[in-house]
Amino acid sequence: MYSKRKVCIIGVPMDLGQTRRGVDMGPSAIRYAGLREKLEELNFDVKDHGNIYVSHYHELEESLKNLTAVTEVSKALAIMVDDVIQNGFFPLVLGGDHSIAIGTIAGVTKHYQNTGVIWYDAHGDLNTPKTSPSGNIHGMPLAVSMGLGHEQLTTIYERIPKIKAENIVIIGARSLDKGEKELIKEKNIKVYTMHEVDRLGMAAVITETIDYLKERVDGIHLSLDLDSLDPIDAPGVGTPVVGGLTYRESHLAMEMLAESGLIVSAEFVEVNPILDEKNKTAEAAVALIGSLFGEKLL
Ligand code: 5AB
Ligand code: MN
Ligand code: MN
Ligand code: MN
Repeated sequence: MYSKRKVCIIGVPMDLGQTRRGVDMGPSAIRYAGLREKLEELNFDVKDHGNIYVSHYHELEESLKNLTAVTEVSKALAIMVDDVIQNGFFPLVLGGDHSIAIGTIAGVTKHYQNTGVIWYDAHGDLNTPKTSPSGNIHGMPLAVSMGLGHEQLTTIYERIPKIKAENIVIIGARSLDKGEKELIKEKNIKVYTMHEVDRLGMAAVITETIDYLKERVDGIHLSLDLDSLDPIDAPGVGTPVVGGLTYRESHLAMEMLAESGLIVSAEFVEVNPILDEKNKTAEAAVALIGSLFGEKLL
């Protein structure tokens, strides 16, 4: 994709995967922070597909909250991502809450036999309806992509599972539920919690991640939840967790992923402008996207 240098922005104003209002404004905030200008500065041919339609009907009585609406959006997003890749563009998806990864990954995996996923997040997002403490679908998308969870979600775009457990690397985890920990052990998923990041340093974490994935995958999707960053650097998120990744170490991660040339799609999710401080979190997202697309300091 870096050779073609064509990027297509897709906004997903989704807030139904969790219960804090405002994350539906994430795509606007990220655009407003200068996303298009940043990508054009870096000489990309940029197309903006606008936003996917998200219904605002909240079915709060469901045990799996807003299942029908999340399913509809996931399908529409999968079709859009599939189409964008088909047309030779790199899909850059803006959230919205993290439930949108179900649709993004469904679309991306149409094009690769063995897609790798880097899940850059304070959380594992590995819950199923059985293990979820909240019923919020934004805590489930990685499990869904592995084929675990509600059938309505796992069967989107046919292929089940979309991602193999051994093709996943989670970075930045520091809040994992009991069921998620069990699943990580059972499936032997590679996780760099904050402990490993502290111990090894981000440079080694990314070098190891790339070495690990490049042997087994034919493309890597980056799913970056802004709550991976410390709340000091990214206050505008619905589920902040203290003790997170720094702004600088995240830049280094993005720069190294750019150098690898293996990233074929990306999404930046969970920016909630209502909870933000002067669009700081959206600006961090744009700065990190710049690094992911090859921006250099000199
Ligand atoms: B996010 C929690 N594990 O399932 C759950 O922000 C939080 O997409 C999920 O990473 C956080 O509700 C989901 C407690
Ligand atoms: Mn809403
Ligand atoms: Mn998270
Ligand atoms: Mn997440």
